[in-house]
Amino acid sequence: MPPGTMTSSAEHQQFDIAFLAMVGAPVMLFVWIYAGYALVNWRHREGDDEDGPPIHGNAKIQATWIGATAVIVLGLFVFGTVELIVPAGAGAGEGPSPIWQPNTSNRLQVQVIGQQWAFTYRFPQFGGMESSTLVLPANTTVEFHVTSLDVIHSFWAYQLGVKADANPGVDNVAFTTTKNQLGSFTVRCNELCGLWHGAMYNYGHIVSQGAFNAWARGVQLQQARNGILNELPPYATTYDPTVIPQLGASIVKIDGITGGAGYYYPPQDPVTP
Ligand SMILES: [Cu+2]
Repeated sequence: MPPGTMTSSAEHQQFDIAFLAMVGAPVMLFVWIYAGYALVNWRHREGDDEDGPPIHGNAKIQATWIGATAVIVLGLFVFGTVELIVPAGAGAGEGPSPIWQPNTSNRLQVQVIGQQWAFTYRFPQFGGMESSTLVLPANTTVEFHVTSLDVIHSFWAYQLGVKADANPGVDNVAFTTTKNQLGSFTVRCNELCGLWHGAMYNYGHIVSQGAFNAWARGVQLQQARNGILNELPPYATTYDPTVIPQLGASIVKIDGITGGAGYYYPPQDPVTP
C-alpha cells in the first residue's frame, strides 16, 4: 500500500488498491484452486494414454469463458474511468490541458521545476516567489505545473499520491486536494536522471492555512527585498532559463559566474526547450 492519506488522491489510490485486491482475490483463488485440481486429477497415469474431452468446439465453455472475462475487463474499464473522473484529477500528470478539472476555481498554483538534481517550487500567486522546500496549506486544492530545465525527471510526492513526469518544454498539470492532516511528506525524483538521481529528494510539509500564508508572504517579502522577485520572468507554462535576466552579484555567484534567479547557474543551463 502506498503510504499516507494526506490528500484526496492518496486516499483514492488506497481505496482503488483495496477494492481491486478484493475483486481480484476470487479470480486468483479460482486460478489456484483450479490449477491444484488439474494437477491432482488430470496428471498422467500409467497405462492411460487417452486424452480428455476437448474444449475446442464446446459452446458452453467458450460462451462462459468469453462472458466472464468480458465482464471482468469491462468492469475494470468502467471502474478505472469513473475513478479517474470523480476525484477530478487522480494526482497524476495529465498534460498541458487536463480533461478533468477540480470543480473549484480556488486553487493554489505551484510550478514544480525539476533539474539535475533538485526541485524548485514557484508560487505564482505569491509574486512568483521560489522555494526549494514544498510547503502546502491544509484543505486546499493544488494545481501543480510540472516541468524540467534539462532532462526528464519525475515529481513524486509520495504521501500526497502525486506523481507527474517533468519533461523539458512541457507543462504537465496534476491536481490534488490536501486534507486536514498536517505533517511531512517525501518528494522524490522518480525518473533516472543522471549521476545524483538517487540524491534528488527532500521533504515537504503540509501546514495550517495561517502558517502557510505567513511562510509564503515571508519568502515573497524576502525575495522582493533581495531584488530577486522583480527580476523573475512572469509565470509561464514552461520555465526557460534563457529568459531570466542576469541578476546582481548578491544573488547567486559561483566560480565568479553570476547566475539567474532559479537554483542553478549558467553552466548548468539546459538547452532552450
Ligand atoms: Cu531527476
